[in-house]
Amino acid sequence: MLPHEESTDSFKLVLLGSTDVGKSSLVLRYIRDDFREIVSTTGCAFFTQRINLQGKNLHFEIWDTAGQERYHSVCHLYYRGARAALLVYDITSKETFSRAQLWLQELQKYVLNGKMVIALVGNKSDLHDNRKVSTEDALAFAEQKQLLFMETSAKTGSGVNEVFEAVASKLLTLEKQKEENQHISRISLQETHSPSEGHRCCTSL
Ligand SMILES: Nc1nc2c(ncn2[C@@H]2O[C@H](COP(=O)(O)OP(=O)(O)OP(=O)(O)O)[C@@H](O)[C@H]2O)c(=O)[nH]1
Ligand SMILES: [Mg+2]
Repeated sequence: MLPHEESTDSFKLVLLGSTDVGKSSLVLRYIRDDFREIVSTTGCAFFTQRINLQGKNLHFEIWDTAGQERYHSVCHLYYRGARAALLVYDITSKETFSRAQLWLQELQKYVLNGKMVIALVGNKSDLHDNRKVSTEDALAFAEQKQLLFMETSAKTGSGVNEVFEAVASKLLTLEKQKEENQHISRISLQETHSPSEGHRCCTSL
C-alpha cells in the first residue's frame, strides 16, 4: 500500500430470501441505479461495490443468492464467512416474511460468533395498496431479534442506498469496537507483565 493510500476494509454481504422478492433488483438498483426485468438467479451472483463512509473506504463483496427452493441446500456455502446479511421479503406476501424468519434461524446456526450484521428488508414498498405485511409487525420482529430494519423499493429506489449504508455503518462501528477492545486488552496485558514498584523479581539487597 502506498503511503498516501487509505486502507480499505472488505466485507462479505449476502442477500437471502424467497424467490421473486427482489434481491437481484435491489443489487441492480444499488450498484447501477437501474431497474429492469432480470432473470431469476441460478445458484449465486457475485458483485463488488466500493463506498466511502465516515471518511473510510469500504469494499462490499455482494453475494446475491437464488431464492428458488432447489438452490436452498447449497446456500450455506455462500453465506459462510459473511459479515452481513440482508434478509429480504416482499411486503405483499406474508409467506416471504415467514420465510425470512426461517432464514434468520438458519443463519444463526452457521454464524456462531453473533457478530454478523443482519438487516430485515421489506421490498416492493411501492406496492403499498397490496401490502400484506405491516410495517409494525416487521419492525417488532426486527427489534425483538436486534436486526436493522428498512422498507425499500428497488423499483423507485426508495430506501435502497440507505439500507446498504446502514449495514456498512454498523460494520464500521463493530470494527471500531473490536480495535478498541484489542487495544484495551493489549494495555492490560502490558500492565500485568510490567513489574510494579515493590514487586521486582531481582531487587538488589
Ligand atoms: N413493484 C416492484 N417490483 C419489484 C421490485 N423489486 C423487484 N421487483 C420485481 O419482482 C420480480 C423478481 O425480482 P428479482 O430481483 O429477480 O427477485 P429475486 O429475489 O432476485 O428472485 P430469485 O433470483 O429467483 O431469487 C421481478 O419481476 C422484478 O421486476 C420492487 O421494488 N417493486
Ligand atoms: Mg435474483
